[in-house]
Amino acid sequence: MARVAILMGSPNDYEVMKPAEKVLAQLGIESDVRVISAHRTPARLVSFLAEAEDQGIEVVICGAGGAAHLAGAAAAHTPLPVLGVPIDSSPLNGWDALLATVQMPPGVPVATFGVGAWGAKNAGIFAAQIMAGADAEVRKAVEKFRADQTANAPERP
Ligand code: RP5
Repeated sequence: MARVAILMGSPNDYEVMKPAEKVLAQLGIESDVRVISAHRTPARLVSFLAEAEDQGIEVVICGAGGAAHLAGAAAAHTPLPVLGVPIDSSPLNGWDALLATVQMPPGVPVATFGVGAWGAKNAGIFAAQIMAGADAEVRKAVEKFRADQTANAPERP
């Protein structure tokens, strides 16, 4: 059963968002990957989030580019933690998405990550770290991920 939802505004965002899905799978966490746009499919956003918690979703990751409202709109519709990944798909190279995602007015927070694939991977790891607080298996997986990462870091180039 999926415990993390990975939402993105366009199928064209998938390549950038794949690292979130991949790292979650490495950590043993199933994700539900959906194309949902705050602008193009607002009703789909509302209906997905109305059901998400009952379906077992614990964390929502949102990737979007341009005037990126997806994460903020998602956060408005769920008490679940929303992690935002700005995508560099517009002529402004992600600056627009970064500012739109990070600068939420007080009261409806979005935890915003770096632009692009780096942010997507970190959002996946962070989702697991949120879950690790209440799930010993996930905590073990996160600790192993960190230990492997350290073991694989070379001392010299
Ligand atoms: C945003 O607009 C999407 O997140 C995407 O990054 C961007 C462009 O979408 P497409 O025109 O490529 O579908 O909503």
